[in-house]
Amino acid sequence: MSPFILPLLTTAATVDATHAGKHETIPLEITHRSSRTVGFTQLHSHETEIRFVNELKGDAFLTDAVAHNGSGVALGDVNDDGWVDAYFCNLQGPNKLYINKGNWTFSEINLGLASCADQRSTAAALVDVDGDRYLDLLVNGIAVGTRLFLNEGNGKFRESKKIRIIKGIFPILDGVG
Ligand SMILES: [Ca+2]
Ligand SMILES: [Ca+2]
Repeated sequence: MSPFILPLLTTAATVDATHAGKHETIPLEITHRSSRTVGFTQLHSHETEIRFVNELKGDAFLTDAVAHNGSGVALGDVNDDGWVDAYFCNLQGPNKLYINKGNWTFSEINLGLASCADQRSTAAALVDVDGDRYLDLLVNGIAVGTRLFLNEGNGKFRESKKIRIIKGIFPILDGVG
């Protein structure tokens, strides 16, 4: 599997870490690619060809506090070519899948229903739920729960209804995996 650095980092950031119950803040350094230090390297969208923006606008910003938590990104090799691909969730628009072409470049593919354009997507996971070795896609959305899309083996996804939500929180797979 290839290494992957999320190419959306634009500024230095901090993370909270826990060590033996104590919390501390560690600065994440983004270094110039010519430096030989360990850390993150910033890649611009004109290099990666990833052009994705997730914004919360209009009335939804004022009325949907859950949406303020933002949306997630799922990383995994959906087309089994050895390169990690990236699925981005969107609160007000279609989610997008970028296929890794290598050399830090990506191309967007048509997701069809798996773009979940009809919902406010908050999170996604790529995991093989049916055991065919291809990563399937789980997408969570506000007020719609979790949807399952099975990977047909070529990076294309087909929605499966073999999933149900118990008490609105835990996804239970029914008859698969
Ligand atoms: Ca791939
Ligand atoms: Ca699978």
